[in-house]
Amino acid sequence: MYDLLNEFEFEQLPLPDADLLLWRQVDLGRPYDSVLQELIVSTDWRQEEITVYGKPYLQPRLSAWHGDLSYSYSGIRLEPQPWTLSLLDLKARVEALTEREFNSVLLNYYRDQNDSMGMHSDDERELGPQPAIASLSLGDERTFLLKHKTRKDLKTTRLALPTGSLLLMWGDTQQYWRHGINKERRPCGPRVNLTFRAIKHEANLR
Ligand SMILES: O=C(O)CCC(=O)C(=O)O
Ligand SMILES: [Mn+2]
Repeated sequence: MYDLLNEFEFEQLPLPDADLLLWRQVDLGRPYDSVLQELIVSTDWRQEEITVYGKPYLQPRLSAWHGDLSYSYSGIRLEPQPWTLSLLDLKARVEALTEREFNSVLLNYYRDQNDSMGMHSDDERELGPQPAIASLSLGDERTFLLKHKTRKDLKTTRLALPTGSLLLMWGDTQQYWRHGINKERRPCGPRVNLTFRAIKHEANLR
């Protein structure tokens, strides 16, 4: 009985102008480490070049985009790789917990403490207004930073994302908040983060 309740347990994070739910330990049907190792070895990882203020940079992490539709951000266009059985299984589990549907996933591989992701919001046109984004973390715990775009009185929120955790961001979160992952000073092992997204077809964009 306790296990059953626990499986559906999530916490609502009380931040203004944001809708955030956190599951600390989701059931993936097998050990987190086996999912992590499989994703590391079987994903076709790329190190994308992005353009910031007209200058090209290599992203400080590896990434892969899988799903039904292409996706553009920071001046790059990602053509999707097809779904794998493992990714479809993870998507189904994430959809069941969050009660949302997704058609794409962005995988990010932080190889060690020097890999990071700059502060940003996932507010691309393709995601539509008030997008729901479900972020599944595997591997070494890293700190997810959240900073309000305009309210200077609110300090940066630091949220530990341990292996097996699932963070759902929805509602106004992307409109009012930026998030990111800093480099760490302490040594870190590998971490793979999967953000499941619902990309809108061109025809549905306004
Ligand atoms: O690695 C993370 O936890 C954040 C990933 C993220 O923000 C993104 O993929 O847009
Ligand atoms: Mn993001």
